[in-house]
Amino acid sequence: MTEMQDMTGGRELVMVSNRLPVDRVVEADGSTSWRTSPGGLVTAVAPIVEQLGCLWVGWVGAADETLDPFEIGSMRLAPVELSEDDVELYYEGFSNGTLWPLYHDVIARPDFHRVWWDRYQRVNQRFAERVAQHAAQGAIVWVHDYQLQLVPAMLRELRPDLTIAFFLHIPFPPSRLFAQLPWRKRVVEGLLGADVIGFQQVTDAVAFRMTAERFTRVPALGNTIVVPGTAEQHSRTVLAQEFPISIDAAAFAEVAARPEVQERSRQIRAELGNPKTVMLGVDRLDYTKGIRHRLKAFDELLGDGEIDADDVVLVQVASPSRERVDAYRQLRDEVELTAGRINGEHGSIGHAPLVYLHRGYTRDEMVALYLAADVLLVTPLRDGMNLVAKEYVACRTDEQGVLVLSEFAGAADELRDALLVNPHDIEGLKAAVVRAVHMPREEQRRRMRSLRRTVYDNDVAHWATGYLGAVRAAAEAQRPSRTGERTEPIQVSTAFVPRSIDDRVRRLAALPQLIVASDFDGTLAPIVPRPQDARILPRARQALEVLRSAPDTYVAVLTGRSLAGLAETGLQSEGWIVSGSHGSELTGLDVSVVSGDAPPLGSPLTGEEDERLQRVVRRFERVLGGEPGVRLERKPFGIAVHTRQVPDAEQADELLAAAVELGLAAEMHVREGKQVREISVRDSNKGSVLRSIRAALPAAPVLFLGDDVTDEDVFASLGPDDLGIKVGDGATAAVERVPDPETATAVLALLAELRTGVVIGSE
Ligand code: ADQ
Repeated sequence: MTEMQDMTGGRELVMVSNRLPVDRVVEADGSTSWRTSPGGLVTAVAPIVEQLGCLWVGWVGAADETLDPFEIGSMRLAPVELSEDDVELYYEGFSNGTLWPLYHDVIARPDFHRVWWDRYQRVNQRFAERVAQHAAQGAIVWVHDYQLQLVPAMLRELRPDLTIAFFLHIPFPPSRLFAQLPWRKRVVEGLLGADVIGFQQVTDAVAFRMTAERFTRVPALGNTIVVPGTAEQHSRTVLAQEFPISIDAAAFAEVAARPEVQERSRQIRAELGNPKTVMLGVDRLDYTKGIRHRLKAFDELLGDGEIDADDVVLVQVASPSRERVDAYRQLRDEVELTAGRINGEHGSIGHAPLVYLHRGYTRDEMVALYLAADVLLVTPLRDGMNLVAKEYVACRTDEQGVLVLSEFAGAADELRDALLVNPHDIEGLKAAVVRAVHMPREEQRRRMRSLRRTVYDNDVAHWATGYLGAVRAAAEAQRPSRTGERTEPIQVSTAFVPRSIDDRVRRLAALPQLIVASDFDGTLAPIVPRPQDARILPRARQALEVLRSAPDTYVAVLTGRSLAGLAETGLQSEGWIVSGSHGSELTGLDVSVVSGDAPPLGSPLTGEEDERLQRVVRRFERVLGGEPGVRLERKPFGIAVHTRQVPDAEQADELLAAAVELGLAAEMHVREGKQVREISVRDSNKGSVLRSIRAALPAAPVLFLGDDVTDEDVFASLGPDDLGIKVGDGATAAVERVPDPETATAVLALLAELRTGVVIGSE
């Protein structure tokens, strides 16, 4: 199996999008055939589909046409028919007149019409039925974009055997804007029918989770939303997370390397009159893309004399889009008028500073344009991602060229070395254009090199692996309930990760190296009367296990228990670093090399130490051994006195004080814990053992969770890049606090999900 096939675990992949990714071609003899069409969605998922093959459900693009399923290459296409009315009300109306402007920060005014909404529901139902009719048992169905947000829930109703994924290619609006939608609750419920909901940016995923909590009252635990069960259905979890889309960078670079494409790029420059600077804009002709603002800045720069019309040409490729929608028709008129005016005012016979092209091109021609352009202007007012920016970068193997990029494009989250602009700020936009035109080659190289690394590191394969990996994990986690094997409802924890911790954990999750360390009793395992009965919470264990298998991530448990005492709880900790007896014992890591003067961690007792210890133990057994409720625990390096079961609190305190006196008198080291005093021949503590562990590992920030006073040594040792979280009450040096082990577990699960994309189950 190839890596990608592995991603679906052998299940059939079903793509669902408004448009099928094909265009009809009419041959010279009048016969028709189909070819794959260009465009954002298709460009992005084509490499996945080519490798995996799929069934694709969607509309062919012509109204009132009923077609039987047909095949192209590795795709089986199942057309959904739309009537003229459907196109007007569902597609042009609700999708592009309501949702599109609403989701793009209300740049244009969204219209809300009940007839549009009614048709949107009906058409979504039709898509769901078509999928239900054709999808194989247990298939993975991947629904795309804002036109089909009700399909997940409708499909779940029809085919509970399917794993349903949804990906939103455009932004998800902030909750206060989404609130305008009269049918907001219904849309959220529609989306929550999916197992995984993918977004372009962190801000989109956060906005959705907050919106879901607000309008459907479902709790979000980190990236996971819990949909409560009903009489018919178990409760479910939905992963709502960012998966920034990308391109097949290597394929673009390959086209860019072809001699005929390079020749074509030289030819383009020559046709433009070999100006000093070629600037390029490539967009669908859409009001979100900021074309008007861009042309205004260009016009003013020419007018101010900041750039010379003889030296610079701006090529604006604006591909036709939604031409029957009013706002788009108006935009086209306006852009064409402006383009004519700019050339009229600043051009001369034989030279036009603006070349406006309203048509589609082949990929080769697009790449030749990218190679011909010294500056690419990507200045949308709002954009889910923007693949054009990434394509330009992928093509520039010569490490030349300048990308001017809007802060409001999703791509700006990743492409930090572009010249970032606020397209509403015309003066700022003009300054960035001038800067780009005059940028020294060395600076271009530095920036482009870094941009290229980013695009290559997160290319489409990386995106697909992450997204489909999460979908497959969802498929596997849900299988038992679908075959009826599960009898018990899922036990859903209601612990929430507080917002301030959520933000910090997100930052930690993105770091290249990370150490995740935790205390055991009272942190990973709830406190129980008998220590041997303590058990790690299953979700905490799963989270730590997932983190341990993630690259450059280390998991450590630091406990006061002896390693033997920890083993009694049945903890499976293979591959984890475990320190017992407050740092006197250690497994899973060789720190002898970095232990310095002190006896190496984990080394056996010397004869003198052993003798001293035996004396003290005998004394403790004599003095305290007979006290009701007192439990003496032998440790490899000392003895612990537990008073948890002493019925009288005051008496318990007196016994603990006596234990400290006895220990100090024997020149032992004393450690205080909750209802326990530990007397030890070696002066280690959790803080010092963590320092040794850190010294033995590559430099990495630490997340540490602990509930006990003995964990304060660790909190005190943490630096500004680390994160200490105290579990429960009591004074602490930790910067954050959670109330209980369940919430501590939710923190670990959030971190694991963010770092790996693997959903941490609730059982
Ligand atoms: P779009 O709004 O369509 O996509 P974008 O990401 O820029 O925007 O994708 C456009 C694609 O079409 C690019 O691959 C580009 O090369 C191609 N293209 C543009 N003009 C063309 C022309 N004239 N001829 C040929 N090809 C042309 C939506 C969202 C984006 C998101 C994508 C993918 O609005 O924010 O990045 O989906 O998720």
